[in-house]
This record gives sequence, C-alpha cells and structure tokens, in this order.
Amino acid sequence: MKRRDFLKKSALVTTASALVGCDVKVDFENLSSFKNGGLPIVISTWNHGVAANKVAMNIIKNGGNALDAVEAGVRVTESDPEMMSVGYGGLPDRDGHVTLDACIMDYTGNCGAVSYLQHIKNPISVARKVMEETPHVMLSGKGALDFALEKGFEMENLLTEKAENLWKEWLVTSQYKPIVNIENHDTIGLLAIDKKGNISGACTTSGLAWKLHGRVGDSPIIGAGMYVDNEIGGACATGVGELVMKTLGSFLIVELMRQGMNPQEACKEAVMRIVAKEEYNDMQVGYLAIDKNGNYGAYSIHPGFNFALHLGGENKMHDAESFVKS
Ligand code: SD4
Repeated sequence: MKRRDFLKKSALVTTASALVGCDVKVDFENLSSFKNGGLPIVISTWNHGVAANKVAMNIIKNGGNALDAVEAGVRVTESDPEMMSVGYGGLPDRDGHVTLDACIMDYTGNCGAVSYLQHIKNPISVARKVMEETPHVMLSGKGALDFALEKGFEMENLLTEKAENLWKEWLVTSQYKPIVNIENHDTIGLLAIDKKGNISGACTTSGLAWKLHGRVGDSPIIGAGMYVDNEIGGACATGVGELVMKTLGSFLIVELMRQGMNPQEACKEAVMRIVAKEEYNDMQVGYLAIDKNGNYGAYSIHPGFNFALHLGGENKMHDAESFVKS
C-alpha cells in the first residue's frame, strides 16, 4: 500500500474510533465485504423488494427523481394483500386492529412520517403529504387519519380475511414472542439514487404482529427506521423495532459512513451496537445502506435477512451477512 493511502486509512480508523468511543476494529486491509455499486441504484429489504425495486427503477430510468421512485416502489408492497407485514393485508395488533407506520425522506433533508395510522392503504403517501403540505414531520393516530381523509385518501378495511383468521388462531394461545424471520417478507425499507445522484428513502410497515394496541416501532422514526443525507448516503432497518430505536440505527449508519466507513462496515457496526447490549437470541434486525456513489452494504443479527438490489440492469435477491453465522 502506498504511504499516502496508509495514512488516509489510518486517519479514517482514528476518526471512526473517536466517533463511536470504543475500540472499532475496521479491517481496511481486507475489504472483501466492500460491495461496489454504481448509479442509479435501488435497494430494498426482503423478497417483496424485487417488485418494489422494479417500479422504482422504471421511474428513475424514465428520468424521474428518487423521491417519486421510493414512494411508488413501496406503494407496491403496501397495496399487496399477500404481504402480511406491510399496508393492506398486514397482520393486526393483539386487539385485531391493523395499525401502520411509515416515513419518507428526500435529498434536501425534508422528511415526513405517520404512525399508528389505521384504515389507509398507502401510509407512505400520507407521510409524503405530511412532509410537503404541513409544517410538521409526523402525524399519528386519529390526527393522521383525519389529515389523510382531508387530503382525499380513502378509508378502507385493511384487515383481510386471511390476516383475521391468523389473528384468531393466535388468540387461542395469545403468546407474544418475536420469532426470527418468521414471515421472511417483512417491513419494506427502500433506498434509491437517481440519475442526478440524489438520494431518497422510504420505510413502511404494519409493525410487529400481535403488538400491544398503540405500539409504534422504528419504521416511522426518522433516523431509526430510515435516514438519508444526500452528501453521504442512506440507511434503513427491518426487524424488532425496539432494538433499532434504542440505537437510532439508520442515523448511526449514515454518521459512521460520514466518518469513513463503507456501507457494509457501517451496517455491521450498527448491529454490533445492538448485540453488545441486548439479549438477541430471538431478535432479528437487518440493516441496508448505500453511499453517495451507490456502494451498498447489508448486515443482520441472524442469518436469513435478504434484500433486493437493482443495479446495472439486474434486479436480484442477495443474502446479507450476519453476526450469528448459522
Ligand atoms: C417494527 N421494524 O415495527 C418493524 C417491523 C419489522 O421485520 O421490520 N419487522 O418494529
């Protein structure tokens, strides 16, 4: 390695260590986990991401911007009744109510969110309206619903027969215990960079199945479920939201990238923050990140987290690396 490169890399390690306040071991000699990307790029969580990416990338290819792309992409998942962890068809809380959380963030740093929203199929579009048509960042519960209705969204029953039957089966034992990767098609977090190099992100979910009524997870929290900084990159999360909220995972990842980590290293470090403190045996968390140049990373606590990547004309599933190996 040239001396200049060595000094540059050493400086990055020092900065990263100072930031996280602990002994960060970033192996800059072994960058095998570094994922070369490119532009434009769309990346999203779980299998349902393939269909969402396709719609998002079409918008970008036709000259559209990243914000329109991320919104349109996740709307596909929200509108699909077979996706039982997002939007219409989502599994309800323990009292049988489908309550939705979503957030969106653009390349200017604007953001909007809704939490504990009921009866509206596409919460991401309500979140965008909050961002663009109110002075606020988040609306919640009945206020969010009233706002959506005022903006012309339709009130619908989101509890499908299939979801209702599963809820009734659950009621028999009423045991609440998160199971790692149980649905394998969870919350959708989607990040995109358009042809102009602008980054946006969206995240939307029906939250953990059988949650306490009123529970809100990480997905609508800017910096927890998703975060974008157009100068640096973006990140999003899936899994047990409480663990993501405690560490503000997506914001942390973007800040780690700002200090010199690549997206893969930053996702891994954010997972390490969780496993250092929490009982993680039954808890899954997965992170995705992209940097400004379209390089990407993914890391989870347990194996089984996968993501859809639309890059260089291909839209394919990939398995994330994980802290627990098998
Ligand atoms: C939540 N993070 O509400 C969401 C749920 C999820 O994989 O992503 N499950 O906690």
